[in-house]
Amino acid sequence: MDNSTGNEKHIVEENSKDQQLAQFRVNNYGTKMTTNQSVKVSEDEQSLKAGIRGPTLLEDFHFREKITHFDHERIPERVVHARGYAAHGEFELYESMKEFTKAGFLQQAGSKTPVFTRFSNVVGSRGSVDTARDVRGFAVKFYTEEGNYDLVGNNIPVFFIQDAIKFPDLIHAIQPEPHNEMPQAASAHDTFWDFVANNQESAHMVMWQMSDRAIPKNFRMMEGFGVHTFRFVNAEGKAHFVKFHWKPALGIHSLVWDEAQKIAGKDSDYQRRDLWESIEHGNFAEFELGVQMIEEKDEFMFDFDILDATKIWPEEVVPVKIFGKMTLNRNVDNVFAETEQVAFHPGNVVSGIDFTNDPLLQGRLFSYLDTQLIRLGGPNFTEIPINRAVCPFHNNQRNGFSRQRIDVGQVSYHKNSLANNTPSTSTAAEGGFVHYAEKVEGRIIQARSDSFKDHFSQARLFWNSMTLPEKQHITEAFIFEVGKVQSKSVRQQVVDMFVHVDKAMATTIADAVGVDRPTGEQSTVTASSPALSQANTIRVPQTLKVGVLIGNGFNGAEVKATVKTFRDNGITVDIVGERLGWIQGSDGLRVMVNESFVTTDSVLFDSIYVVGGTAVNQAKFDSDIVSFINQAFMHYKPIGIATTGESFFKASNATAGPGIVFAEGNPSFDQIFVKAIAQQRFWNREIY
Ligand code: HDE
Repeated sequence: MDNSTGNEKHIVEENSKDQQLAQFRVNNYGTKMTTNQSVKVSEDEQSLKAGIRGPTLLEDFHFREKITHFDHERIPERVVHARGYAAHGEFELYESMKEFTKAGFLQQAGSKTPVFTRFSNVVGSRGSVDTARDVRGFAVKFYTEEGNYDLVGNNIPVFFIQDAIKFPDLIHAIQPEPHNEMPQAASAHDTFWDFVANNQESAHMVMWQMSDRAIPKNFRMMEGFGVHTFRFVNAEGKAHFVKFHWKPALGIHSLVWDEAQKIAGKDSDYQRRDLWESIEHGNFAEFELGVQMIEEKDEFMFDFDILDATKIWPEEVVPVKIFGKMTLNRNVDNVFAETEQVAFHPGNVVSGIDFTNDPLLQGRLFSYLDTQLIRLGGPNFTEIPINRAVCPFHNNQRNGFSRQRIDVGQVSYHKNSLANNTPSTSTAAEGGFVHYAEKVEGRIIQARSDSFKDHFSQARLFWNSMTLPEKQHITEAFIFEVGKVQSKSVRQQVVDMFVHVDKAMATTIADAVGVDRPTGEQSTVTASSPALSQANTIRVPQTLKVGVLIGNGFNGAEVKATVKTFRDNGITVDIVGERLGWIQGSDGLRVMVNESFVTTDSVLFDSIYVVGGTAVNQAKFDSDIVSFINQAFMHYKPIGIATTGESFFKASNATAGPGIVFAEGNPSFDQIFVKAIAQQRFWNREIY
């Protein structure tokens, strides 16, 4: 049987950013080794010694350079979002947005802009795990012809705090506790929940964080949000408030918490591997980009403050206008050079996109450049290839560590006559960035607007919008997280806080974590927003992964037909057996086993197809298959049972029901199974 994935590497058209990067790429294959000074090296195994058993000599410059360079390989990791993974791609504009913004890359329908997108986990360090319960960063750098535009967002549309001055407190509370540096990449500990209970503006975000949104299946199947309110400004100077949304082509899908924890051990690179492999196989990640827009005159028309980053604009009230699509189609050549050295900054805007007075955004406008100065070692990081704009830059900034360019001439100041007063500034008509002329009035004050003080209405809106299984997951996440908190007082405070979202939920949590039932009252909001639930998302089989559990003696014709149907539907297949290598069906068909029960696990598949067969250690083989079925069943996954696989199913804890598809006497097995795979989860199972 053809065991290829069916996906050959796709050739992607070179864009202006690729062309620029090309001049920095170096292929060392087949070359002679030299020092960094380009002197040919004759010996790379033995250092220079005084005598065959003598001490090493300082004059061995190759040894010194090699060790010194190695000693300096590390740079500081990001203080947040340290663990990330990125890919190149392009953004294509569906329709001109000229009416709303003068941004050059949003003018011409069909125009394409190179992008570089980095997804990240917020809390864990660079070497932590992918599948932690956490917010995911979603940062996109658009290399436009008018300079770089960065949309530095998250996969959750709101944030924990309203004012940037609280960010260090939030992060100190959520990151590992300072006295013992535990737990890594987890919010399930005392300081985080103590912060939550004592900073109740976090209520709405915490509901999202306890929901399935915080354990996305992979980066390709999550939404992205700019979070803040930005401004679009058109050529006439007319402005709209906007919120950015990325919508994934494959829908929004999540892991199950038990599965997420197990994957953390089985494959800590689960999400980055998914992105890498998908792109290598030509299954490019696609996201549509849209905006919600509010006219300036309507700023005060809503029952929330549009400058408050703990609030959404319900999509049913302010619809998302989709205007383009991002396709991530090329993996990086070198993770350090590109993914680690890329520097995003929400302050990197182009004419036509501007800021608002959102106090969280205002603080970010300071933080990103500041952090990059230390992380990337000085002000010249914009010259690192991945950070370079595709259009030239000219100004009077000079010098600093590792300056690359050689600015010629005697003049490095403005105004001047010696260089004819160049570089010269540009008028708005010439494309010069002119800050939006917002009228600002008021006394200097350190306070929060009253319009920012409702913390529970939208937390309740979110809860109301969830289906029953989603509500159960949120409640279970609270029980897990708050249950890990040692301080009974903090556990009590959390329950007393979330009673304002839902009394029944808070009472269930209270009972489970050993504190008094809360006495407060829940918010009276009854509205819901269907767009917030994942239940109605897109469900397609493409790029999902099925494990075929198989031994010798299988029914060749049956398996071949089913695997072909998988491939025809874009489903990825792993053949899982007792050991790697060839196995044979009863009709002589040979199949290559590419994963064994030792190298892979049920949690790494979206579905399993149970074929069975004979093996060298039959008892072990049988029990491995049964354990795969038990895991898949308890994670609500679709399971297909071949005619030869029924005995394994009978020996498992699984019971027949939705998402369990039998081949026996079922001529439509392949089609029904593929439909079940697309469905992904069957929540109405009794799991113990
Ligand atoms: Fe960030 N954030 N952030 N953040 N953020 C950083 O910048 C900060 C916030 C986000 O893949 C840092 O270069 C402050 C919201 C992403 O490289 C730092 C505040 C949102 C990334 C920083 C916030 C984000 C960062 C750390 C409160 C969603 C990773 C390293 C006002 C809209 C980008 C770095 C990448 C990274 C500061 C809140 C998204 C320290 C002060 C809200 C996706 O500058």
